Amino acid sequence: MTPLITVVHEVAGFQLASFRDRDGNPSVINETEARIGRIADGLRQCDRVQWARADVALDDVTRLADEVHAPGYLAFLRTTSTRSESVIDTQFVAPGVLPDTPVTSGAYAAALRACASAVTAAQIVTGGERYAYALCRPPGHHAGHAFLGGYCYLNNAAVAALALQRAGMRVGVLDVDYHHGNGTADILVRHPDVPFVSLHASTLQAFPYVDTSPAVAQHRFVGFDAPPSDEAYLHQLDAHLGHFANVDALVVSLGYDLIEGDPHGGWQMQPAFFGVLASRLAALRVPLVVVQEGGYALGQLAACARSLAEGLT
Ligand code: SP5
Ligand code: ZN
Repeated sequence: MTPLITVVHEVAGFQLASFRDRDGNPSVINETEARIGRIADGLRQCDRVQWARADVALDDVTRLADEVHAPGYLAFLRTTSTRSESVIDTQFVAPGVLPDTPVTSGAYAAALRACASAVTAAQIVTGGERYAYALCRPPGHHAGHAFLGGYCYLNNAAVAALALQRAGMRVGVLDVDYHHGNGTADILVRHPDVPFVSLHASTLQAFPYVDTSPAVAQHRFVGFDAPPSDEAYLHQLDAHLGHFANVDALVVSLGYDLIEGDPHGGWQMQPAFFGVLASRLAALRVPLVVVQEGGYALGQLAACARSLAEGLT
């Protein structure tokens, strides 16, 4: 029997504010609720998908967020999110990274609910299921210990990893979004027992537009200077999956922004690529907690998600 995939689906009801960049041009917002709708449409086409709502006390989620993020950063987020005007902050950004993520009214509440989805997915896996997929929005992998960025406020993947650890599982994190999981790396530096692998477009050519290299031995970064062929990408993936040899569960930060035509991407993968990627992960024979990160090509998202689900055998 091929295993079920439980998808945790909440509607964030949150909208990122546009702001003027340094040249005075209004920023274009591709990170929208419609993305999640399209992804859900694709997942619905897989008959092994079943649906769940986030089912965890927000106090418990808050406690996990308190462990992942700095108190001062969380205080800033909580306070600023209650204001009606949105704030582009320059204090809580990663070193050298331009502020790009306004704290809009309701941002913290929405981010906490995204964490709740990720924690619910983690609990589904600790309960014995093989695959859980949290349709998190806003995304999380650019949120660090004390910084936001790239539409991320709270790090859903890190919170899920911590939840799995609390249940006694050895856990690793794999980030396959187009962009480097710089926030996750920043957080996991403090967790030497969690192996972390990120494959991404060169961080000099794509967000966060700063040089990155692993700060600790348990982190592996593969930055592609040019768009990789499917084979080149999978070769690097295969070369690094051994890093997860000793885990009981894997958190996968998943972005569909590898796809041709993604407004924040630059690669040429086709939807079927996610099926191949998923079968590589399925072959690890460990439970997966998939956490939604980026992916902005609205017309392609359903096909990408369907392909991914079909590959999780
Ligand atoms: C979670 C995630 O995928 N965050 C990505 C943040 C990327 N922000 C980039 C903003 C710059 C907009 N320029 C787009 C032009 C690309 N051709
Ligand atoms: Zn991305």
